[in-house]
Amino acid sequence: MNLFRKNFLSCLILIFTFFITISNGATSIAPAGRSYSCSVINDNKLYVFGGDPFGIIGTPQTLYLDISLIGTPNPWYLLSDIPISVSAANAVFNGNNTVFLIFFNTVYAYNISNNQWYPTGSNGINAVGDNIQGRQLFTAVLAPDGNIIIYGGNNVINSPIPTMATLNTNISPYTWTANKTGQGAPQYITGHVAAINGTHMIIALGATSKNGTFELTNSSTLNSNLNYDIYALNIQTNVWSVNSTLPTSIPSMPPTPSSNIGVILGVIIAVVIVIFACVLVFAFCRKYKKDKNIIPTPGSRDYQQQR
Ligand SMILES: *[C@@H]1O[C@H](CO)[C@@H](O)[C@H](O)[C@H]1NC(C)=O
Ligand SMILES: *[C@@H]1O[C@H](CO)[C@@H](O)[C@H](O)[C@H]1NC(C)=O
Ligand SMILES: *[C@@H]1O[C@H](CO)[C@@H](O)[C@H](O)[C@H]1NC(C)=O
Ligand SMILES: *[C@@H]1O[C@H](CO)[C@@H](O)[C@H](O)[C@H]1NC(C)=O
Ligand SMILES: *[C@@H]1O[C@H](CO)[C@@H](O)[C@H](O)[C@H]1NC(C)=O
Ligand SMILES: *[C@@H]1O[C@H](CO)[C@@H](O)[C@H](O)[C@H]1NC(C)=O
Ligand SMILES: CC(=O)N[C@H]1CO[C@H](CO)[C@@H](O)[C@@H]1O
Repeated sequence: MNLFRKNFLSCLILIFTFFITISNGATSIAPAGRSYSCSVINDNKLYVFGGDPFGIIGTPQTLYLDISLIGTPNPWYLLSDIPISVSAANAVFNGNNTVFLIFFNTVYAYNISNNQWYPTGSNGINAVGDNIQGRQLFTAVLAPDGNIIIYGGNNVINSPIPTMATLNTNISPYTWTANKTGQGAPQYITGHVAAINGTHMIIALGATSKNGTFELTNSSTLNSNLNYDIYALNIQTNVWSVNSTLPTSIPSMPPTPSSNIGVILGVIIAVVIVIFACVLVFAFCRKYKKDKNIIPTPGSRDYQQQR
């Protein structure tokens, strides 16, 4: 291919990409692998925010999976970057253009209609009210009144304060309120799931703690603290009800960032040990070969063995 044709082709590809990009604000992409992303669904598109393979560094990427294109070569599209890299965040869609992304305790908003994040700075939306400790592995749901309820999670190994909080996004500035958890509420819980069913918020699974400290890295204590109760909060009356279930199979918890560090450290140590063992075996083989290369002379051990 001559230089002209090559340049011409690159130019065509550039123009083509440009038009794809401006036609719907999105570029076709084959996303890198990741976990700890969060998502919402709207209009046949699954929007995916942040994440990374280990849930530590995160990515600012906003993607969507065009559900009608699953099975074709390019179902994924890249949208505008989140103002910061996020991992293990929570996303809530208000059903009217806006996705609220909550990362630790900072809120970002994304307008699905015009593919814009706001505010553009890394500090997130100015929210006033009660002090809400940052957290991971918490849940966020949209209540029928339009408020966002966050629940539980962990701040490294501690239960964040307060356990339950409400973000009112219908007033300006947005306002956090620390809710009192009524009788029967799971006091300390992380890694759980939550969903709204009519007037109730249902909470299930995850792991609990008796004193507010999660033992996330010790699998035996973690397993004994796994939650088999199903909690339901009546959002209007703040009354909780609890029903218990029994485990039927061997439980396993999603890894947390802190236990990830343990896993990564474990892998590094294992790799170092394997390399060390290889070096030892190599050195031994060389020495053995060298020994073998010594020409046996009468009186030497090898000479006698060979006879
Ligand atoms: C949707 O959001 C717009 C502002 O972006 C607001 O004017 C409108 O009232 C909202 N609609 C509903 C049904 O809440
Ligand atoms: C989102 O974008 C749409 C289209 O540009 C606009 O009409 C709407 O007001 C925006 N909503 C918010 C909350 O900014
Ligand atoms: C879930 O919602 C349905 C329909 O509103 C209702 O019949 C049911 O009782 C609710 N379940 C719980 C546990 O709140
Ligand atoms: C909670 O209990 C665990 C042992 O179950 C202990 O290791 C931890 O220090 C306790 N935390 C607090 C804040 O008392
Ligand atoms: C995990 O906790 C159990 C029960 O408290 C204890 O017996 C065990 O030694 C702990 N394991 C580690 C690795 O700390
Ligand atoms: C939590 O606090 C908010 C703000 O005060 C309030 O509107 C809401 O009803 C409370 N939620 C519950 C379940 O009590
Ligand atoms: C099926 C079941 O056990 N439901 C119970 C769940 O908990 C509430 C409150 O304790 C009870 O009223 C239900 O009977």
